[in-house]
Amino acid sequence: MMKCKGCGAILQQENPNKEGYIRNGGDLCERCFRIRHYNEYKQVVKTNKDFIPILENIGKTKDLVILVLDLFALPQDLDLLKKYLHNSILLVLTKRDLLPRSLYNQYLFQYMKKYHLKIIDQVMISSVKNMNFDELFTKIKKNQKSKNVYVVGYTNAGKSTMINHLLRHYSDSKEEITTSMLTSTTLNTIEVPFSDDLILLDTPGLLEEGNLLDYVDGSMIKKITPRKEIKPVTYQIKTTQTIQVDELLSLEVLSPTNLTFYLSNQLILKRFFTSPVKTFGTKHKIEISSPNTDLVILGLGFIRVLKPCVMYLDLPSQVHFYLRPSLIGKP
Ligand SMILES: Nc1nc2c(ncn2[C@@H]2O[C@H](COP(=O)(O)OP(=O)(O)OP(=O)(O)O)[C@@H](O)[C@H]2O)c(=O)[nH]1
Ligand SMILES: [Mg+2]
Repeated sequence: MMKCKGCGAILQQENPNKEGYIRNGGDLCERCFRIRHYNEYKQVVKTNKDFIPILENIGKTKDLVILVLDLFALPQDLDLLKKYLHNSILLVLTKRDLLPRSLYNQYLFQYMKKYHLKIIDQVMISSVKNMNFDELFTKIKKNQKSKNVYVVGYTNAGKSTMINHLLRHYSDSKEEITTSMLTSTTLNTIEVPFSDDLILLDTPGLLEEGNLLDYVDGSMIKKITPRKEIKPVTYQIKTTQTIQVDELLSLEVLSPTNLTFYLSNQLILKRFFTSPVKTFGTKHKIEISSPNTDLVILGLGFIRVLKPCVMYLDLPSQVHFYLRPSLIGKP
């Protein structure tokens, strides 16, 4: 069976509506072709059931695993990955370019301790800014257990982008894997040979339930996806007021605090000194009891809340959120 070189889907000529469809031969499926040439995005609906067997098989090997985490979209926990993977882990924190430069990298590494991962090495990168790729490649070579090295993580973390970058700089290959702003771009394991001693294996990212990216259209996905360093926006809240984030959600804050929004700067924020004027889905009452807490909205970004307070969050019903100690550190 032939696999698509872009996404790993098994190629087929029967059903244009199913993954891996190919019209006239070649080795790239129609979806990958369209993403690459027309920037046209076609969402594929997948669930973790499709991907867990892949993790299980990796867990049966002793090979090195590169775990790629998106600093801007850190998952609530990594329990699912830890359940299946007992391999040695090289932790890669990526999209460093999106977070404020003033944050200390050492602090960010420290923050990852909350996941209780058993890692053997770590590196901070940005594929957009070409940051620390020599260090990354050296650490892969140093820690590989065999020629196979697996790249795993959540969807959209930037795994395939990172591999393309490595390919361009450390191999003669002209191949490229497909990358996109959508979830589930990579659909199956893809073997990417670097040399006789090294093959990177790209894998489909795990899905987090309630990711906003799965519930909005292409133009909104483009707006939500930040492309450069985020300029945080702070509001001092003295009396009850509402902050509306584009046409996506609103936050009615009932007690004095400071809110700082870490979101794509293409999104429009509006402030009202009243209760919300619009509704977006489901209204949740949130009581924040610790200072310096992030409210993370899956697929969108996070809002740092300085002082304990009470608020109402109104957002599309399918979208999930969670609270965590702030990634931005002590005030
Ligand atoms: N700002 C920034 N964006 C990045 C970086 N790396 C990847 N991206 C973007 O993140 C999005 C997802 O990238 P992919 O490489 O397709 O992510 P993936 O982890 O392979 O996703 P799946 O195949 O769905 O598991 C794309 O829009 C990339 O351009 C980075 O270092 N910085
Ligand atoms: Mg991918």
